Amino acid sequence: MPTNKFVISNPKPSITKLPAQGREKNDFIDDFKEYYVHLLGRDENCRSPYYAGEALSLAIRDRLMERWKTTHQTYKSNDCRRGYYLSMEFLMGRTLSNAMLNLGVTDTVTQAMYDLGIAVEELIGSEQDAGLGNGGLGRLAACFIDSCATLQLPVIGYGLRYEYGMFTQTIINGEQVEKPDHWLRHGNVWEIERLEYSHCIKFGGHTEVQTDENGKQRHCWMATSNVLAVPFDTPIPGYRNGTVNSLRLWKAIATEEFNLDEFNAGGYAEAVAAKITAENITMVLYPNDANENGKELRLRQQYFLASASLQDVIAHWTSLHGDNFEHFAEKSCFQLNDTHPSIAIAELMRLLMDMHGLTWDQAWTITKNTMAYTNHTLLPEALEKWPVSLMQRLLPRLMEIIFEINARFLAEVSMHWPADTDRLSRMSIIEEGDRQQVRMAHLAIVGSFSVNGVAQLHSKLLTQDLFRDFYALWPHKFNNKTNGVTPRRWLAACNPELASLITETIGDKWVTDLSQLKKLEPHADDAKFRQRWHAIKQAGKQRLIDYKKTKHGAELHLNVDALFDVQVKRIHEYKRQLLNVLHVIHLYNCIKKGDADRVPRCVLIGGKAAPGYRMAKKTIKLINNVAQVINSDPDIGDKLTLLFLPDYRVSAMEKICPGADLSEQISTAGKEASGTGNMKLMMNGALTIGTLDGANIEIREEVGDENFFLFGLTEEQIEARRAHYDPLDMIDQDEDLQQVMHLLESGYFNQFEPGIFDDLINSIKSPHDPWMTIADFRSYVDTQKRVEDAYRDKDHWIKMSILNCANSGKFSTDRTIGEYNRDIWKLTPQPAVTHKLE
Ligand code: B1N
Repeated sequence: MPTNKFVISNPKPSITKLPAQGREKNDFIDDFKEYYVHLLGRDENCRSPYYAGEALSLAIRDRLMERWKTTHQTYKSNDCRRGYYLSMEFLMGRTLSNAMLNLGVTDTVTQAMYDLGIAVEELIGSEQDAGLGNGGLGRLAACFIDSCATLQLPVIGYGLRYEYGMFTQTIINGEQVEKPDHWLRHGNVWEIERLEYSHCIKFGGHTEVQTDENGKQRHCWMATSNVLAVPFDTPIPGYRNGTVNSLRLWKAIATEEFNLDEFNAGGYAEAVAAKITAENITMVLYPNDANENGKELRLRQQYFLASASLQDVIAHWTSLHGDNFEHFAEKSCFQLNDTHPSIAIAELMRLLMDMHGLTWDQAWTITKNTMAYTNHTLLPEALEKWPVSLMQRLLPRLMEIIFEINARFLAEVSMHWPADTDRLSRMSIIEEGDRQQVRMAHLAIVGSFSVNGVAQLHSKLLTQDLFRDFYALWPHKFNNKTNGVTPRRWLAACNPELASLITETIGDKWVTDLSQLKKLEPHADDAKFRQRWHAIKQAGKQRLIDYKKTKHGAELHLNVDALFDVQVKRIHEYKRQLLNVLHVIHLYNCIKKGDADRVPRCVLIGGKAAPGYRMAKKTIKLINNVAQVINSDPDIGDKLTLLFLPDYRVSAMEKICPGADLSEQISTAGKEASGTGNMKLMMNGALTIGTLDGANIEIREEVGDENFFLFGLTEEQIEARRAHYDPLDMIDQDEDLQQVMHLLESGYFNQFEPGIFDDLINSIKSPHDPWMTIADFRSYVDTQKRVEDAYRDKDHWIKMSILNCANSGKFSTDRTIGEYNRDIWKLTPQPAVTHKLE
């Protein structure tokens, strides 16, 4: 075992250091020492693995640099069509191990570090998560750019460089306590600041129409407060293919001109305050998932991202073509990650008309041929609307443009459906009422040539429900792109033991062609293979136990043979963590009543609650209180354990996936747009218990009903039941449920905190409960019983586990991105070619 102490023998002076090209072990050792000793100024007395991790990261980054430049050169000299992925969130997680994997140096580096007495896992584990996202939507963006680089597509990711990412969750007395995540405190070795590509972003002020010397009218946006957008680039390596794409994140900096005016006027304090206002824009990620953020600062962030990114793309264009935009739409495509960056539609119009002199029609043709919109949710509370008054104050020129887009759009609707005033008001970009609001989804649809949902059911509901009027007008715009996850991070890197077994069995092509996993199917019938699969799963479970212990100091004895039943995702009522808890209480009740013949089960629940989401926070408290009672009850022993996993994030999921037996995907049908955790768990051999919701439907289709635990009402049944939903009657009719509710309502889990769960209890008992938790209880509990029976037959369970992995090929983002490219982006892959520098 390495001791994490190493000998620094004769480090070379930096002047003799050549650009690192080779992958040899000794090169890594030399470079590592060089960075550790000379750049970071550490020696063998430094106890923290953090700096050794930084030194190694710098050595790895060196190896990306040439490829990064070459990729850039290739795109430039081929003058190829490009894609731009605009997203308010990129949930990247850690970078080091992924970079090593994609560069193909994992084994060499592991050996090099071992020779120095260092365990590379320790360095990997010391890296901070880049938590610049809430959940699925942000992680999807991260998986997408990995696949774009692997498919050698010329795509840039554009986002915001938040100073504070997703908060750190701690649990105190069972309750969530948020701590700010100042992830950049110690710097970030993976990013490169590029001040030379900064852009100026305007806010406030007013508009005027001016006539220039040629008698041409131009709209001017004047007397604005300006903020500088400074880009920071992170390299995104493809899988062993020489391509390195870019993720460009914008940071807000106060502009000098802006400060000078204030200083000259003697307003020192005002100038400093204004600087802070400006720099606040990229200070913090809004921690709301699938929920509206209606704050002014959020709108500032959205416009800041849209304007900086579009100016960047346009500056690149004009450097080559001047103000000739004739071929711009042939060469560019913007994918909007939900409506969050959709102000880009109005901003592109503004830049083309006001800054580059195009007519409305010319600008509109370009805009509606370059913008594509992805919708990620049907939940009404997450559909963005901005008050017209706020937009007029903050972005007056953009509001004018939106009004004009809307006027022209409504004229088109009116031509199609004469005198249908209801339809006009339903479809309008502007919602009338006490205060007018801009419906960002409507703006996104009107301004885009493509609108997609993220799983089959979700896309169907978009056309039949939420956007049916738009579908009737423009059916050709609508399409589905079922989500995926990158198999590099979510199988090859996070589960190296399983990955090796797979490679040994079917070769290594699966890493970039996940459909190859299908070749595992026949091996499910091979007893020896099953035995190895099982041993790897058990090791994964043991590592998860150890992780839980070291991270959270659990004194509990966890049984590695127990069924590891996992629900990890944001805490939200529609995801129904409560249903999971009801089942746990039911199991507890059964065991207490003497039902000894239960399969030992360890229920793991993890996830963050939005800080302002009362019910979600109460749910965390309930989980912890129930856990406390169950885990300390001597009657229960190791037959049932409930654990809350604090601070769920990307790096936690990398530990959880390999150790999960059962994946809980139990949202109310029709509410989870897709889900992607379901895919990661399936890929790592977990079986799913799930409703017919989101991508669960396609998971079941791929793996077959016999390898999937289906329960609950369908989306149609849910909607049909709503009108006469009577949960009290259902409780009355179901003795198990009665007993569970009785335990809850009697205060059994909150003996010293009377009444704290009343809100939760009342919400599920209400006939207006939108999530209809009680309606699915019976079916859920019965299906969990089937899970238990299936788990008893260990050999058959392992077979099902293998079949789940074998049939997860569809859920690679390589497939998803392939479809985006085939149907929407139409980019040509660009293998990186070395060009001679003049
Ligand atoms: O996007 C994921 C899906 O797999 C999930 O089902 C879906 O819930 C998630 C406002 C959102 N939808 N909407 C958001 C995030 C942040 C925010 O401020 C909304 N996240 C989703 C990927 O398609």
